[in-house]
Amino acid sequence: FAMSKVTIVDVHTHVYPPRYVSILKSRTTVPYVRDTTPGQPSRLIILPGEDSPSSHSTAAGRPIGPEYYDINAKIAFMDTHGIDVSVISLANPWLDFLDPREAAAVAREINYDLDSMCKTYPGRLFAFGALPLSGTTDVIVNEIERLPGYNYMRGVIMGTGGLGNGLDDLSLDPVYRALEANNMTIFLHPHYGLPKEVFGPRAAEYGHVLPLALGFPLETTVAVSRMILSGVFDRFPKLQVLLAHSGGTLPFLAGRLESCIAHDAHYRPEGRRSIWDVLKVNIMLDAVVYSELGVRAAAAASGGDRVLFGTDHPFFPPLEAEEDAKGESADGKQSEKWLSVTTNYKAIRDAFSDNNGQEESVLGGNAIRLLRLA
Ligand code: 5CU
Repeated sequence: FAMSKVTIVDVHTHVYPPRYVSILKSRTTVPYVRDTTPGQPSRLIILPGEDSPSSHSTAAGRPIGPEYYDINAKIAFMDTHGIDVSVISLANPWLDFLDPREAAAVAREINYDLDSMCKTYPGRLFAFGALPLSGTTDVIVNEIERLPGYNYMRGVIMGTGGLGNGLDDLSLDPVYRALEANNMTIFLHPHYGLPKEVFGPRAAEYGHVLPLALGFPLETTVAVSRMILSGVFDRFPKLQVLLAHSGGTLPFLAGRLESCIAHDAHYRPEGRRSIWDVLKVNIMLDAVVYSELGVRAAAAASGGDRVLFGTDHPFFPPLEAEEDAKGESADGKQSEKWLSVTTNYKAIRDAFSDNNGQEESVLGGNAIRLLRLA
């Protein structure tokens, strides 16, 4: 009999709508897009301190081409990698840097752009919207309440800053309440990393490795831990949070967090749900962790029914593709598979080789069910 093909859904895949690229082009401080040498692609400079002279081990930022802003390039990437459906999200640093006076209007426009992109490929694209987090909570809640009016919005992407004081800030309660009430999942994604002192004076010699491999996941770990400790999931028991990069190190450190709580005389919250319970009820973990061990840890922590395939496209292209983007051979790489993606596919396959059905769920079934994509 003919095997039916597994539906593959990518829940971690970014885009900068052209309108957002225009905003970055109009800026001269991070984040911004800079046109460098004629004939060379523009460069995207987004990470904190990325344009400081001390971080010039690699040329500042990364080349930015159509894979960042052209939805047709996203579809081509999906086709190359056998991905049926993508849940697109604005890439970092989202709208965090906007003047509070313009945040509401830009959020409306960007969310309109994201939904319109989805409309051009019906059934293949859904979206996590962006929030005007530099605005007031009224402005943010207002935007959340608009999201169900779109056809393709299934949640919002958020960084770890919140309103400026992190995600354990009680002032965020109206935001969490509105997200929970409107069934909008938070896709929690890092951007700010760790203070650069942590990586020492030789950090620049190692390119972006330390901030991306360790700074990003630890930032996420701290942010979600603060949410848990402050009782966000006790007050909003239906709130759903998809954690980038398999939850940073949360699956590995959840036991230690629980133990430290059990031994802390100063932190005795009433009626606290255990982290294990929150992991299985409120948290989803993407499978963007590049190893069988990581995928197994994610599945052990949240359950194989809450781990979801992702790619992080357009970040982490093969280095040769970056060379091509410099102009040597402009096309021809579109059909080449990306190492960052094949590594994650293999990790999922290996993690579930002894578990019938789980691989298919992680590749797509879980996303379809949890994010209502059918
Ligand atoms: O390569 C990078 O800087 C990044 C980034 O900024 N955001 C992301 O999601 N992945 C990689």
